[in-house]
Amino acid sequence: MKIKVIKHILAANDEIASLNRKKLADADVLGLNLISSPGSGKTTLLEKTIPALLPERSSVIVGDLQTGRDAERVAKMAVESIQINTGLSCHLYANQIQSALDDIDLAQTDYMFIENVGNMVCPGEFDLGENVKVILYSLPEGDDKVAKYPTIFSVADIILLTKCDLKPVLDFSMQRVKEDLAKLNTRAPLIEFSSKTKEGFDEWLDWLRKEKREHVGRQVGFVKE
Ligand SMILES: Nc1nc2c(ncn2[C@@H]2O[C@H](COP(=O)(O)OP(=O)(O)O)[C@@H](O)[C@H]2O)c(=O)[nH]1
Ligand SMILES: [Mg+2]
Repeated sequence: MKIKVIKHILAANDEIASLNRKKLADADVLGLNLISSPGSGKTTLLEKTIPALLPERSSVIVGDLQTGRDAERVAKMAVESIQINTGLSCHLYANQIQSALDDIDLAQTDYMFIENVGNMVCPGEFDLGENVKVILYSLPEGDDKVAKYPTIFSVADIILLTKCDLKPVLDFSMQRVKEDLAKLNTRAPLIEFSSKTKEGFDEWLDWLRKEKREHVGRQVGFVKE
C-alpha cells in the first residue's frame, strides 16, 4: 500500500515536470538541476558562472529549508532569482518549480539554473523538468561517497569535483572515485574543478554551451532579442 502511494506521488511529480520541460523548451531555455550536499559549492558556482556566460542570460531558482540567502547572493547577476523555502522537505518538487516559472521572464532567459536543496539522496529521485542534472561533489566530503550515495551519481549528466584547490591538504584518492564511478555511470564527464582557482572552468562553460546547443538548438553566443 505504501509503495502505491509513493509511486503515485512520483507519477504526479513527473507529469508536472514534463510540463515544466515543455515550457522551457518553448522559450528556448536550457534547464539545469544542481544537486549536491550542503556546502559543496553550488551557489559559488552560480556566482562565477552567470557572469561568465554573458551575453547569454541566466535565471535562478534556489531551494533551501529556510532563508533567502542564496537567492540574494545571485540576485544582482540573474535575470530573476527566486528562493523557495521547503520547510522540512529535503528536495524540490516539480510543482514548486512550476509556480516559480510563472514569475520568471523566460523570454529574457537562456539558462534556468535550479539549485536544489543540499542533499545527496532525494533530489536525485525527483524530476523537476530540467534537461540536465549537474552533480557537485567536493573534496572535503571524502573519496568514499560515490559508492555510499549512488543515487545522484547514477543520474548525473556531469559531475563537478569541486574545491580541487584543497587537494594538497586532503587525503583524497581520485583513483577511488573514478573506479566507483565506472561501476555506476560512464556517460557523465567528471571535471576536476575549483571556483577559487578556476581549474576546470573553461571545460564547464564549454559543456554548458554544448548542452544548450543540443537541447535548445541554438548557436553558441545567440542572444535573445
Ligand atoms: N576552497 C574552496 N572553497 C569553496 C569553493 N567553492 C565554494 N567554496 C566555499 O564553500 C562554502 C560553501 O559554498 P556554497 O557555494 O555556499 O555551497 P552550497 O551550499 O552548495 O551552495 C563557502 O564557504 C564557499 O566559499 C572552492 O572551489 N574552493
Ligand atoms: Mg547554496
